[in-house]
Amino acid sequence: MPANLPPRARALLREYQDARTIPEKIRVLEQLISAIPTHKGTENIRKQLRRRLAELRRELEERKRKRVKSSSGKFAIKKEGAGQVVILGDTKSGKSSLLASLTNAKPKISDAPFTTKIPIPGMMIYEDVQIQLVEAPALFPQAPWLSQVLSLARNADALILLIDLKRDPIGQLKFLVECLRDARISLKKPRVKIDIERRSSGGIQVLSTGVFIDCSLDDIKKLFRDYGINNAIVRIWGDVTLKDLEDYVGLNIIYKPSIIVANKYDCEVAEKNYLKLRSLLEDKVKIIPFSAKSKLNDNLLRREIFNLLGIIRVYTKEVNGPIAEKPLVVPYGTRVIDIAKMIHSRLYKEFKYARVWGDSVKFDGQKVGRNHVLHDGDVVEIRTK
Ligand SMILES: Nc1nc2c(ncn2[C@@H]2O[C@H](COP(=O)(O)OP(=O)(O)OP(=O)(O)O)[C@@H](O)[C@H]2O)c(=O)[nH]1
Ligand SMILES: [Mg+2]
Repeated sequence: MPANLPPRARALLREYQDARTIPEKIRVLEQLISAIPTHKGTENIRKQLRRRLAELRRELEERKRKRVKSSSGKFAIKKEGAGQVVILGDTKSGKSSLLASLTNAKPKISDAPFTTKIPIPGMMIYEDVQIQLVEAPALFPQAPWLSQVLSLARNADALILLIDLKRDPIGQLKFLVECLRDARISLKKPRVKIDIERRSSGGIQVLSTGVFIDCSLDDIKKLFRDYGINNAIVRIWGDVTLKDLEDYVGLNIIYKPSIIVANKYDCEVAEKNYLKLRSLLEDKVKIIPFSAKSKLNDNLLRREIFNLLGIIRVYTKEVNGPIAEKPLVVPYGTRVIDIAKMIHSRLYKEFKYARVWGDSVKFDGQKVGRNHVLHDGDVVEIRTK
């Protein structure tokens, strides 16, 4: 045991050595790491402990995954359409009713609790795109499927937090947010987007669109090695600090775009509860008043769900030809040259310019270069001469 640790850290270190289960070890280790003062003399021990914490978290994650697979394959829903959006909420909040009102699914709707016991997918149509909605079984303390539902949420592209306006809305929302936080799912958009692709060899390669605020490339590589990651491609969109990277790789926190749907707006107490919820949120998360019964805001909600996914529709057109009926569904930030690449390698290689009709240009048929960023609904004609 190093001599320079304060008494609380020493006690926690002993407690850690006695801990039996992985969750217990993780809990104590988290406290231990924050109890060790940060200075040169403790650098090595902090590094070792952080590395051990990351290993334990990975082990726990792995075990959960295996358990989920063996106990019920029914919880994994294959993604279809332009994106998968998981509906989370308490029992009887109206998850099945929402699914039935927006998609082709026919879930059982009932006033009895815990009617839905496995996830149910349905396809929602928004104009000319299809988006998959999945009703998750209800989240409540001690729910037998709690960890499986949270895995489903971790794997989704976006989340709907469904709140029943007939009941206390704050308690419902707090519980959902706590569950997500425990599963290291963040609803707050991070300043910087990070993605790690593990490799079997090749060392650590870092591809970044921004600057390293308080660190060098070597510091970043060292951080990954500290966490036992020796071969990976790390992609970073935006300016990054070492702490941003540590939160991502060490704590494994992932961000999910989400909206709150406040259901049963047709009920008597609904408006009061809705206003309560709104004042708590202070515009931090979008909240849509809704009623599965009266179909209030049905179209608005479809649009908001589409917006959550961070995708746009681009319609291609050959020179003097008609506009394609089906759009290409691509991420925000897609450029004209990315579209050329998707259509044909020849268009990509021989690209000269493009003509664009739609929101991203000042006038119809405007001539643009390869890096022009497209908007939802744009029509693009690629020119090679
Ligand atoms: N008044 C009103 N009742 C609703 C609305 N949406 C759902 N309900 C009722 O709320 C009850 C529960 O609805 P479900 O859709 O089955 O709820 P759920 O969240 O899927 O519940 P579980 O699957 O059992 O966890 C049913 O009696 C529905 O008719 C709504 O917008 N307004
Ligand atoms: Mg249900």
